[in-house]
Amino acid sequence: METADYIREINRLKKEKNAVILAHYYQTSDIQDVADYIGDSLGLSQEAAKTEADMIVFAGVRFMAETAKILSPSKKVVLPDINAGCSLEESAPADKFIAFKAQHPDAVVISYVNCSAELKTLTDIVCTSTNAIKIVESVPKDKEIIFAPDKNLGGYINRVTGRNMILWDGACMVHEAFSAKLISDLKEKHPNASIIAHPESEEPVLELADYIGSTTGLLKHTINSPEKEFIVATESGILHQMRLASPDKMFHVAPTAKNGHACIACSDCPHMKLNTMEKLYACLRDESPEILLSEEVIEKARKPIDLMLEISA
Ligand code: CIZ
Ligand code: SF4
Repeated sequence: METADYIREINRLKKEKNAVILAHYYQTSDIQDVADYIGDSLGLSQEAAKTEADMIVFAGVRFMAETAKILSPSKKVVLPDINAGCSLEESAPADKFIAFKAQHPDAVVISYVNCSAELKTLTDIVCTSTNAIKIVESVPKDKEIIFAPDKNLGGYINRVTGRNMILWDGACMVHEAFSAKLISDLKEKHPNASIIAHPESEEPVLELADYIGSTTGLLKHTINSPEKEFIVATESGILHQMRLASPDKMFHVAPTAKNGHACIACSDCPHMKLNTMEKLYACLRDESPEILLSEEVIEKARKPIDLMLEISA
């Protein structure tokens, strides 16, 4: 089928089944264009918690669809590709994390939402990059904190808040690929461009940034700032919304490198990009693959997510 056929069929099935399509900013442009709501993990989970649809089609990765299921357990939640994982999630298996926690029995555990449902059951408060600083600051200063699984986001929060959180050793395979050296070279060619970066990026990249923020923060910044040109260090999918919101401005994807060599597609998340229009259409039609979690996991994982939503309300 052509894109126009998918759009027509997806819209028809959405009405017929009272379904809603939630898409993350890192999805391909065609998927973003057919979604009812586009956002970051915080916005998408807030939307999942309040939707009146019977079925949530989650165009994102598995941990995000799981979060939607935890917040709306009575709804059917489907994901276009069940293999859409996340390198951060993979970096923190529950058994290893239990052993790590046991070494710091008095610590409050704050987990970035980019982790498995099982890890959330071992967590006191969940956070996203939009609310991470607020969540960390809600914990009394004299309390020890374990922050998992993203060491780059954790390190950034430590620097901003002056805390000394214990960091789990995980990283995002997309954001850790941004190269400070190649970004500096690009800036030389575009001296008027402002460098903006997601805090999952490594410290040398964040040091170059004129603005650091979550995906929603970065998007808003490009809209509100008088600057006309940006080098964007986050997953390339977000450029679609940036360009739609500011057609008169110029956006460059920050360059990436692997083993010292420039890497062309490294700013595309291979997990996010497993989703296609064809798979989106098929999962809406077949109501599969479906996200299924045990009642126990839903109950235990919900507490730290609810606490996050309360603190960030
Ligand atoms: O890297 C991700 O998966 C991000 C930034 C998610 C989100 O929306 O915070
Ligand atoms: Fe995970 Fe990084 Fe992909 Fe986000 S961009 S889903 S953190 S691998």
